[in-house]
Amino acid sequence: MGSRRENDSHQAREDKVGELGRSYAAAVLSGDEVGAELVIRDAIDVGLTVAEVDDEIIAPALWLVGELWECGEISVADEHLATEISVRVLALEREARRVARDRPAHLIMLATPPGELHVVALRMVANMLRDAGYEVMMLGGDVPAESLASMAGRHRPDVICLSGTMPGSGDQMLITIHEVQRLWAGAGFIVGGRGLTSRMQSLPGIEVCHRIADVVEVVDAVVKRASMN
Ligand code: B12
Repeated sequence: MGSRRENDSHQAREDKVGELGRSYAAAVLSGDEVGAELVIRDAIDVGLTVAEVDDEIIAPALWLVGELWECGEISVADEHLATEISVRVLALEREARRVARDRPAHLIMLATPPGELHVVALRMVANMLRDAGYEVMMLGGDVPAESLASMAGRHRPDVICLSGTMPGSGDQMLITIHEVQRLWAGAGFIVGGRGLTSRMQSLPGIEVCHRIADVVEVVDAVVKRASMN
């Protein structure tokens, strides 16, 4: 017989899979492709395998669709739409898993620009990226532009994340980015923090991102774009 802790964690998994299954079924029944894709991304994030997603989330939702269609509660068109969404979600799932698998091969460097000592947000960003599988190199706070540039030239990161809290940190970031680009042009930049003014817009090679919850997705997109160039 399993321990109480094992039983609890089994129950927690069952509850989570049940919740994901219900959300997925609701999404395909309402024709919400984006919602369906988000559920599958969640399922991948909580560690479900391809087979578990197929057997425990997508298939049961389509069985439900079939039952509702048989008893006349939804139309043939509803059934076709739910199936079509699921077929597209399978392709997206494959791509999402490929991205997740490739993350350890990419290096993300993190720093705050000169004069900036607030580093808590930067550490949050580092945790998110590390948990997602990226290799993370944390340089910490108040990093001189030339030092960051020389580290970038040496380690060739795919992405550099900068955080700025104090007024003026946006200008320091632009100086830093310019300095890095002279030594290593292969990095994309992601900048965030309350020190950025609305003048700091996303530019080619520089993404503005203010939410910790969005940073993995933004890094994924920057890495993907770079691999297509
Ligand atoms: C802790 C703290 C310090 C610590 C920092 C210690 C450390 N190791 O980080 C110390 C004591 C060093 C410090 C010093 C100073 N501080 Co201070 N500090 C704070 C405090 C209390 C908390 C900051 C913090 O960690 N917040 C929590 C983080 C998680 O939130 P966040 O930085 O806003 O980040 C969020 C988003 O912006 C985003 N984000 C941020 N960066 C990035 C980057 C990316 C890539 C992404 C995706 C997202 C993202 O994610 C976070 C989560 O949502 C704030 C109060 C406040 N209102 O924030 C003052 C505050 C920031 N400090 C302030 C000041 C004035 C100073 C000093 C000038 C004080 C002094 N006279 O010496 C110095 C300046 C130091 C410097 N040159 O940088 C002011 C700034 C006001 C302003 N805008 O002008 C604040 C707002 C306090 C206040 N109300 O007056 N400070």
